[in-house]
Amino acid sequence: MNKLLNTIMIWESLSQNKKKKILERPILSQQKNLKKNVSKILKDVLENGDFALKKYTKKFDNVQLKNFYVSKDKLENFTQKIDSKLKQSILLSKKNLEIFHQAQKQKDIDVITYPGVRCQRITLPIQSVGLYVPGNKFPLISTALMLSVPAILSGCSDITICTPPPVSAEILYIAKICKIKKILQLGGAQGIAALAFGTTSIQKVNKIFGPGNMYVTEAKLQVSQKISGVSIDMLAGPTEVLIIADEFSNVSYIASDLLAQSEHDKNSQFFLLTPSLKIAELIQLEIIQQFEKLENKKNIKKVFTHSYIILTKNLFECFKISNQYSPEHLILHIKNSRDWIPEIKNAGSVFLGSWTPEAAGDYVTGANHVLPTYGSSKTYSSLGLSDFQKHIIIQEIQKNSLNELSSYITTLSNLEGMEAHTHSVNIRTLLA
Ligand code: HSO
Ligand code: ZN
Repeated sequence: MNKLLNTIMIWESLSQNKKKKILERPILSQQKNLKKNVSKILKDVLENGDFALKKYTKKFDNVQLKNFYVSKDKLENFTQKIDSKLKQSILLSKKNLEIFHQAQKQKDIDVITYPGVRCQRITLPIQSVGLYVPGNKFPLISTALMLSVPAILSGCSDITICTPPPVSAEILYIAKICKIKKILQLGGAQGIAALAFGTTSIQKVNKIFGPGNMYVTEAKLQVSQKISGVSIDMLAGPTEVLIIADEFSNVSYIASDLLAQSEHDKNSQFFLLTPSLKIAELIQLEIIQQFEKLENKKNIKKVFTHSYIILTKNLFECFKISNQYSPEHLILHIKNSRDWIPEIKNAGSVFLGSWTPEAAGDYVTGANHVLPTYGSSKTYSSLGLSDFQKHIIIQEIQKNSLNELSSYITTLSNLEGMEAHTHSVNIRTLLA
């Protein structure tokens, strides 16, 4: 057995405590004083606005900003730098995202709940949104698309992409094809502060979207807790994948999917659940063989320490464990995988069969890759059109109907001791 991986766990033989431990997420090593440091930056931006933003951009990104927003001219005159295959890939990804997210449009509701009483629900876009796009070694262009497409389709009229400088040509290209005019060249906690509070030069937004490093996540958390603060989409933790496999599974494909998610972050996590000991053992070997050939080993090696291959009694037990864990990504490498959908209770995004690698969902299927992590798929959904919208309800009563309803209203309002409520009804019905 290769010592890089944990031994195969036989689920039935484990104590309740051990089972619980195995399904725990890795504890995120937070930088010491993270909360304090982030709160200091937020306060500074709140008090000193533009000046503080320039100071932090020089300090953390080593860029002396002249303008916070990318100029119109720069946005329009750069396309030649983008490779044509890359352009095609971006356009394909965008088109598929548009198809899937356009289909998420909700119908307005307009019903008569009682004769003469009409209730409606209309859907409106959130007026202004900020899309945070992390700038790693490589720009996260796929994330820029995942955020921009639903923002545009929702009808949102004021969209800002916020990303650390220097802004890459690819991000500029995406902004251009999505017709997003505002690109804020700010990263980290100071970028989130700028979006949340606004400054003399920067307009604040109503809701902030997008993943980021621990500073960004902590800043999103803190600004969303302020009464005067903004809303946020979700708090993105390290990515994770759970695969369910049977004796028909393709061992190499499975190992490749597990490794793909593991390269994201040292705190990423994977699980392989299968009732087949033979498959479990083969995958264990295959993971190591494929791992040895990869160059991106650093994160993955750490991921191995808190990732598990688990042998179960049957496939039903696999689903039970998976629902308990509530993965961000769930891949079903099993025969007739579609038939098992009713067994899924919690998961961010599900991938069916051998020909649906998770990487395809990360980039081109049209499904959104901004997903609930760290067990939050128990109550949260993948990012979609509705996250950029809100509902308004409208009600209207005809005169005769209010006469009929008045005694019911006042019975309830009297019980609650709401004298003025009762009066507001009686003044229309009794005294008319
Ligand atoms: N798997 C990540 C998204 C991503 N993968 C971006 C590659 N680029 C979380 O769903
Ligand atoms: Zn990925």
